Amino acid sequence: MSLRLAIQKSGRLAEASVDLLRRCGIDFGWRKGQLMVRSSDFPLELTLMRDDDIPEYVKDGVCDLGIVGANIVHEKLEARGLEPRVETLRGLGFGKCRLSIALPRERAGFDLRALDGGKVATSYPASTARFFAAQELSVEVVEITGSVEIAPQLGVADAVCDLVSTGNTLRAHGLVEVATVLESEARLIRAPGALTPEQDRLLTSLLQRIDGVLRAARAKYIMMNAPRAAVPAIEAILPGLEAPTVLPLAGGERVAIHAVAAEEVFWETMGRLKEAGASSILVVPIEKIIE
Ligand code: PRT
Ligand code: ZN
Repeated sequence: MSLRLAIQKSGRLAEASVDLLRRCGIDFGWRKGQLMVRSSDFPLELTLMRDDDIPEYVKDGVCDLGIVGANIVHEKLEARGLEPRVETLRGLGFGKCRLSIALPRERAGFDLRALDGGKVATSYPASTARFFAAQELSVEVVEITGSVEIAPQLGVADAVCDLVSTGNTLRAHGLVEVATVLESEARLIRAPGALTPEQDRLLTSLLQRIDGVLRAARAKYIMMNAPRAAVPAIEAILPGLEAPTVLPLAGGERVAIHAVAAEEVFWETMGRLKEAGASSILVVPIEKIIE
């Protein structure tokens, strides 16, 4: 008995999905072209497919679990009102982007309402239609499968609804974001139906491992030296500092402080630690945290 997990075969989420599993101690001897592969470390069977197909496969229970962008779950299921609903188990922190409406720069000052009666090009027809219907605007959705950003220049549409991460693609095509339809990241989703008790146990164990990896990805191990008197001030500066270890240093009033910071440690935080008297500050990544 095992769990079947669908991930993207190739593309932006493929490598990060396999990497997440690897950090969970689940390796796959995957060879190019293989569409199904079993792990020898954990009773998990990977099914590799186009990301667009993952939500439906999970909804129908063909796969028990899937790793896919929230944007695809929204487009393929939620925006179409398709039941039964897949359950989101975890946001995975990678593949972050947003689905946005963008207009040609010369029209960017216009209200979204200026699009009433106009055309919007997109690869996300259901999400786009639902967004404008909720705004009570009537637009014609022009479905395009690739390079949506050139549609306004070609005179095919007045605006676009497309995925954005850095915004470089929109800028390069003279487009300006005017509204966000959806914020997205990769999600672990599960089928609506019941699992067997054995599969339930496997899922609990998989989620524990994933949580350990996600927690470790945010957290940092931080070490520094400081005057003993500065310890309370330092504790106040560090985000989510858990029970620091304070060790006396030979020959004086200075101590070494070691701790796990539950959140990212920024340069600005380092500056404040220095002002509080800390020196030799080291921030190192953590591979796993099990509590
Ligand atoms: O073959 P398959 O169907 O599986 O893959 P695909 O070509 O449909 O998808 P792929 O691999 O390009 O993206 C998979 C998922 O990655 C998406 O569904 C999102 O959840 C996520 N993701 C994160 C992105 C981006 N960031 C992203 N920037 N997907 C696409 N883009 C594209 C966007 O469409 C636009 O063309 O990148 C361009 C914009 O990027 P910036 O940085 O210039 O703003
Ligand atoms: Zn796709």
